[in-house]
Amino acid sequence: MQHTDIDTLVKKWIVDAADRPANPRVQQIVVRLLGDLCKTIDDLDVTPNEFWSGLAYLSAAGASSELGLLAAGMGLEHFLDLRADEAEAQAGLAGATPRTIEGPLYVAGAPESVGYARLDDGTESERAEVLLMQGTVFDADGQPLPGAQVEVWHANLLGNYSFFDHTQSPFNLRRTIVADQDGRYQFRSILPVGYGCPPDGTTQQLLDLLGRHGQRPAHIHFFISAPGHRKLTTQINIDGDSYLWDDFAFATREGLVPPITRVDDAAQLAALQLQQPYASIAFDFHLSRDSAALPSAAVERQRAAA
Ligand code: MBD
Ligand code: FE
Repeated sequence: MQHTDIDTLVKKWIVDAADRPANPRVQQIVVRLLGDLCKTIDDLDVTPNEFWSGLAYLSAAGASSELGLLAAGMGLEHFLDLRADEAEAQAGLAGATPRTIEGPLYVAGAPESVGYARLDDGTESERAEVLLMQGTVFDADGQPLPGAQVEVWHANLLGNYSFFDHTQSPFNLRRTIVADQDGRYQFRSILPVGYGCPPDGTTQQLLDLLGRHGQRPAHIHFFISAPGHRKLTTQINIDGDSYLWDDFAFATREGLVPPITRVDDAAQLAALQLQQPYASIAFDFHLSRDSAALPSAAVERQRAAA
């Protein structure tokens, strides 16, 4: 078939009826997607068996709640980041901390505190390395932003996230820290390890067929928000991870791999009542001012809440 014939055909499938008001944006997107899909079927001679197997795959991915994971693994979530970067650059915004994907594992409603929080519930203390991370939230002029919200979440030593992993305590490794009067935040936690897609899940099933792994390097997620500023969604990576630049979700970016300092000074350890050296990460967040030229940087998507 000619592509133009397919376009004509697909347009005929959208039948406007005066008594059934349509959503023109949905019509526009669906017609385009259907046309592109039909062209793929035709160009690649996709067999009926292949078509129905693809449909069954999407059903299974949805039924197991892995579509968010799939969007990350196929690079689509990173692609949305690249487009947001482009829009901000065109609007003249520059200098903020790089964004990177949210991923599918945020949970709203984490406990909130001012200035400092301990994220871990202590259950992995015997095997974990303690992490202290601290820094300042700055505005576009380099002024600190007292009251900025630092939402932070990360995996445990098995690469699992509380809530999704029912064996962890509620909100383990998840907190909201309100920056203090100097715009500073600090937290104590444990150094996380990387995440691997569920080995028997639908995402890994497709990755296998693509000859890809489903691993993420160790990382810590953040939402940084302050009134009048663009919400920042980002992550930092734990330096030294073997998957650092080989993330199945393509989320590692320059500027998001802070150095880790090992602290073994006896006085500093004693002050924290620690018997072992700990890891320290200093990382400041820089926000952009809100821009009337751009849609909000706060993305709406289905999220868990507890
Ligand atoms: C994660 O921890 C994550 O951040 C992403 C993007 C996908 C799967 C697990
Ligand atoms: Fe993650």
